[in-house]
Amino acid sequence: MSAVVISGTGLYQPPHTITNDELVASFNAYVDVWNAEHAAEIEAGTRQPLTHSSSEFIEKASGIKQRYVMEKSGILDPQRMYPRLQERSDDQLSILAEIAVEAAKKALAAAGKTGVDVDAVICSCSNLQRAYPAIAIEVQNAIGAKGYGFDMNVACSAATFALEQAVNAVKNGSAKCVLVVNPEITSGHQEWKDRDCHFIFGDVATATIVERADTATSAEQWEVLGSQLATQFSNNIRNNFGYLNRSEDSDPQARDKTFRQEGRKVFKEVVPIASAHIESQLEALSIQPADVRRFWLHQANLSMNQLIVKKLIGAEVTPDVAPLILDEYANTSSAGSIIAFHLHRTDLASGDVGVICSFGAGYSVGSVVLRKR
Ligand code: CO8
Repeated sequence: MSAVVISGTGLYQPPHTITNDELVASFNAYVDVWNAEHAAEIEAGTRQPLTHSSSEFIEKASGIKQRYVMEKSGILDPQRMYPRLQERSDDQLSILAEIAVEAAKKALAAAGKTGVDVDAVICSCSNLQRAYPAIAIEVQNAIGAKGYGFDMNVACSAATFALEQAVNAVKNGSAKCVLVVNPEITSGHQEWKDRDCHFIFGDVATATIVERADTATSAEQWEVLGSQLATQFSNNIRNNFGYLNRSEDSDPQARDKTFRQEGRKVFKEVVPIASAHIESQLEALSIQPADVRRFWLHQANLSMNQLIVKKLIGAEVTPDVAPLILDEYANTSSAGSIIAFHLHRTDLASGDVGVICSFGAGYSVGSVVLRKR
């Protein structure tokens, strides 16, 4: 059996940025209006006032300095606080498929392939736009691919879980060349009115080409040495938006219908899960953690990433070992570890080993060990 390689990646970056200062200014304006509207209840002690956010807190607690978004004015409008997106007709390419296709074109070009070379498309992300038809099938159609496509969602771990499906499909012969796309319009599900999480997410799309080594022609190829997935149920990151909301007669605007989390608990519980997961996979492959040249980790929190890698290598973590992209992109859910891999890999030498690892809601954790050819 031929080895399986990643032969190209692509990144789509949305047109607008929001800095922490811009975000905090609009959030604080929203808080002032809300507190004024509820002044009597706040005065009577029947309601708690909302509290201002701060750029200093955001950067110190998370490492995030800005985020990219598909639409900015709606998010920054204190009367609205979510993006203004245009509804499209059924015969137009949907917005999620559109950004996936943009990333896919770049990944195909990097791999030296065109759409007809692809015979499976997996769209894997946290924030799917609709139930059906699958976004993956729309992408398959748009790029002129053959074979089959399907959507999947494992929250922030969606990319590594999809990479394992892609590698298995190539190994078992159900596909020769798989396109994995991770389009994330997190801004549609983010709770921009909640100080605890309003700064966390950004929009982006990534794409990865997985194929047999004997069909790969790109100058840069990464052999997949192995992948490992694990899940463990937790309610600490949850979004109750879903297709039964109407039948349950629940309020579509209720707080539980957008992203919410117990950030501290997630931090504390996921760090040991992720480092033990990577350690056990490396052990199974007889690779010492200190011999891993680079860790491309999910980008949720700077300190979280440093702790995970420090536990593994027993030394201070430099950006050379675990590059950071969340300062510029924020948490882009499934796409974060792939952005890190896309932007920070060309300096590695042939034979160098690296690990893509993502972790998040579920809980879920997935890792893919790669060696540069
Ligand atoms: N400005 C100023 N102060 C603030 C702010 C703010 N914006 N927010 C909170 N504070 C205050 C708090 O009220 C608290 O005050 P006090 O001490 O008086 O109670 C103090 O600051 C400290 O608050 P926290 O304990 O909450 O702060 P932390 O240091 O824990 O930092 C983080 C918060 C940054 C959220 C941190 O806990 C973290 O990063 N945790 C890990 C989160 C994580 O990895 N989540 C993964 C989720 S993503 C995922 O799996 C995919 C989900 C699907 C995507 C959906 C897209 C929409």
